[in-house]
Amino acid sequence: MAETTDIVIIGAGFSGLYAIHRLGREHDVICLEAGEGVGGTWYWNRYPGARVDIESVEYSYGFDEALQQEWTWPEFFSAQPDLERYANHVADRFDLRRRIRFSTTVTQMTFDASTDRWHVHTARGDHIVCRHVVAATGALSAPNTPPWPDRDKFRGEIYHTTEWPREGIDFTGKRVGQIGTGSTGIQAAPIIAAQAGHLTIFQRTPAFSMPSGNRPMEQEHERDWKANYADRRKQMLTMYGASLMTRPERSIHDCTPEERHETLEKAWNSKSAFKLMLAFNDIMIDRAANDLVAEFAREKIRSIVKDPQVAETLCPKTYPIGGKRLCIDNGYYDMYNRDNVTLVDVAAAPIVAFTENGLRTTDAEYPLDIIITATGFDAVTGALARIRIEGVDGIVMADKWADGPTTYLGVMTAGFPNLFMVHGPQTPAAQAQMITTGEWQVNYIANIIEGLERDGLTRIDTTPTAEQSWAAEVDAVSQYTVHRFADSWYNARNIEGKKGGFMIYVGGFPRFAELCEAAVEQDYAGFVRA
Ligand code: NA7
Repeated sequence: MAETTDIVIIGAGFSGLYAIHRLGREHDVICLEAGEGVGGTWYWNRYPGARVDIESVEYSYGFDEALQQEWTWPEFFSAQPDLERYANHVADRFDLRRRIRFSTTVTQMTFDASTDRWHVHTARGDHIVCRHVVAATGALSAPNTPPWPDRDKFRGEIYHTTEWPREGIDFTGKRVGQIGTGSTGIQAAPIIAAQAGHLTIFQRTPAFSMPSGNRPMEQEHERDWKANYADRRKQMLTMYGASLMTRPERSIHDCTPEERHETLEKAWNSKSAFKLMLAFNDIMIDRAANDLVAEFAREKIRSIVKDPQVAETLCPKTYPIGGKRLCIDNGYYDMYNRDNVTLVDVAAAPIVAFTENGLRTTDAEYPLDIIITATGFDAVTGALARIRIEGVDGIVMADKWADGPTTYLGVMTAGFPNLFMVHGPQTPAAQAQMITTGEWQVNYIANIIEGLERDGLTRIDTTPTAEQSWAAEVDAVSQYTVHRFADSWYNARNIEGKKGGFMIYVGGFPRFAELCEAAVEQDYAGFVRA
């Protein structure tokens, strides 16, 4: 027997939790969550060293003044357990838990055009009929596991970093192999190395990383933020990455080498990747400007890593700094000075298969007890593509997006009425601070739903023409930034065979928000309401 509700929210991560709170004020909502607990990214990614790379005074909710005044972050950059604790606190404080069904994976959704209702099915057998669906499924939630053969033959243990066991993993005395050196791999490796008998890192592309400078929260800093929260939250939304910073006026080419060095040194120690990439006004848009910063970062690597050959293998040379997300680390490069750490270049000799005893590359076999795949995500589209979503006329979303996602403003895709995405494809996603921009997007969706109801309508969709105009905007802004010169999850080139071009909008959050608001203000331009 089907049950009914107004709105189904998929995912109880940070955006999903806020969606329950915001939409639950005036609607019946049911949230379906695959995990056993709340927190999304910060529920799943419990690998050692998992930590946010944006200051927590910013990377937190702003919707409730009492919450932001009363909550205390113990460190500048919060570790996963603190973020998970915060998500749980919010779920309890705003009484959200009663609306969440845990351990419930959505498997199929079908739109009934005769009633303008979605039928949502789960692996547990739920069948829910609702008017709207809000997919808060996360941009980085579907793990990417490259299809190396003979995985089942390996007699040791294999873990993906985003499916880390709650009880942890004991690395003591073990031969550990880690594949992947992105933000995740760089955070996990130094902690694993400190415990393991030996750690072998399999690196395909070296990452640029800067020191996090994490430290206990200073009371004065916290007081200052709490005294100014309301203003700062507003200001954040006017910044490219929804994170506070001063905008530089100066080109890197307009200063002496000494001035350049001094500015970059200061930015390097600023604890913010955004601040380094925006230390001058042309680093993210001019390849020559970017090269100067990339060389500055490579010099840092060479100054830390004692073995010159290892240092050179760790130096990224094939793409611009900031082209992939700049990593933030706690002792990553210094880790290579340990005797129990070996770096293997799998760009030179790729991994070909698992074996009974470990991993084989084209030129050697590595005996291992535990293999960690820090190989990232089928990002942005993966979570939705893994659900069978049938829109009008039986069109299936995964088929529609086979050559890449098409959306209007990242919030809807044509043929799937009343289905809204938070941090969907072609939104700024991780290019902007995701809790604050997630709140903004949930409010935007709530306003659209409320507008529909106010006007006595039951259906909102978008059109292929509107999608084309958004694709043109996404494409146009992507031509300006150095992201186009790097293969990453931003442009779907992190996974062999994945199609789709730019998955995220790199024109900055303020422009994104302005275009979203303008569409609604101009009588829902690009949307079709009925
Ligand atoms: P990333 O940044 O996508 O990194 C994944 C890493 O795994 C990266 O070093 C990849 O090398 C490596 N990888 C992926 N597939 C392979 C294969 N087939 N062989 C060898 N190495 C491979 O994911 P993260 O989880 O680190 O970070 C994701 C986001 O989380 C990050 O951007 C932040 O926003 C937070 P590659 O570079 O593709 O050569």
